[in-house]
Amino acid sequence: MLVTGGAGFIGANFVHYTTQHHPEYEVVVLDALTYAGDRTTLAPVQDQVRFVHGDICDADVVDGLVAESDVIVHFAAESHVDNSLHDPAPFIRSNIIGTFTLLEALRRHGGRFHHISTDEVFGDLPLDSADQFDEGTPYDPSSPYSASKASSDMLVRAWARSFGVQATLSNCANNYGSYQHVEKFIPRQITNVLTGQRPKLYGEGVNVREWTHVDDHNAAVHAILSRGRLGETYLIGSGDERSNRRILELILELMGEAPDAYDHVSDRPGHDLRYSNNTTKLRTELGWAPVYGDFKAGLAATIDWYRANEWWWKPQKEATEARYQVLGR
Ligand code: NAD
Ligand code: TDX
Repeated sequence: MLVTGGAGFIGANFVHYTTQHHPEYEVVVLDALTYAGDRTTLAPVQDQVRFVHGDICDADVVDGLVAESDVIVHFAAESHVDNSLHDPAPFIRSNIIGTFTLLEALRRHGGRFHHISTDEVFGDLPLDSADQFDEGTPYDPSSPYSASKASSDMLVRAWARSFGVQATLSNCANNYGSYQHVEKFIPRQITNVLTGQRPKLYGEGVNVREWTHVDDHNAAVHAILSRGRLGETYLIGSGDERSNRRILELILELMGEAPDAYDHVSDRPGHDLRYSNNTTKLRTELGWAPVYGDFKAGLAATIDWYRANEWWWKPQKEATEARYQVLGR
């Protein structure tokens, strides 16, 4: 099994999960180790996994690795919306050209491909509504990040239909858990508290996200790999929707801080209001259900992980906050 982006947050958790629950796979990780990739995340499984330091846009490297793989799970991407608003170019390159490069290698060599995507490709939903995205929702991305992910999804669908590439796709809601980069909302706020800085809420914090534990996401990916129908898309999400403000207040409560001990900062341009995935297809066809049903317990465990693993996130913290200073957030 080739795992692209296996040194990033979800990819590395996927590699950990796979070595534990699916030892039948011999795992090879391909990762360019961008600012978001960290080899130490794979240290606990280094004896079970082969690591290749390389770029998914490098056709020679990709061709050789795809040729020797039966299964390819594609996580590698530029993943942060705020970065895409500041400098979209790496998103176009890695997310679109990188996916194209993999698909061309698959066209030559065959292989079972699973493409990891996001609910952000559908745009957003009104606040205070019961509307949900499903597998038939038209694409309507808002940011350069989501537009680049939408483009990559379209390429996968086209290569599946026109060239018979054996692909499935999944679009997951927001993930949380250990090893998430400190630029993302939940780890940013936890590590702000741990370093004596005030958490930062965009605007009034009314925007709603559907928080899904990274292991629930990865269990769904394995369900799709073993039982999913080729050419199909599956939405993934916990069903647990919360506003950013509620999440931040919960973090502050769990960390023993006052509920108003944070700053409001300028809002993200084009900020998507709400995401919510209808996961009936995944649940009924493939029998998947989230295991991490208690978000507060999952968040408390995540806070404990960041407390105990300062060595992992501290080296990234200062540079990340310096990038936010440039954005005024
Ligand atoms: P991340 O930024 O933590 O990790 C991305 C990894 O990809 C890093 O290790 C990086 O070095 C690698 N990478 C980037 N460009 C590369 C390139 N050109 N060649 C090789 N490797 C490259 O991202 P994440 O949060 O783990 O997201 C993983 C995937 O899941 C992405 O495709 C993202 O769109 C998708 N997704 C993320 C979430 C979320 O909440 N984080 C939700 C739904 C979907
Ligand atoms: O400091 C912050 N303050 C804040 O209020 C940050 C970093 C974010 N926010 C808000 C913006 C969003 O409404 O919190 C929400 C979550 O922000 P992010 O962690 O940046 O996630 P989001 O933009 O929702 O995108 C995430 O989920 C979908 C991932 O980063 C994507 O890769 C994934 O596709």
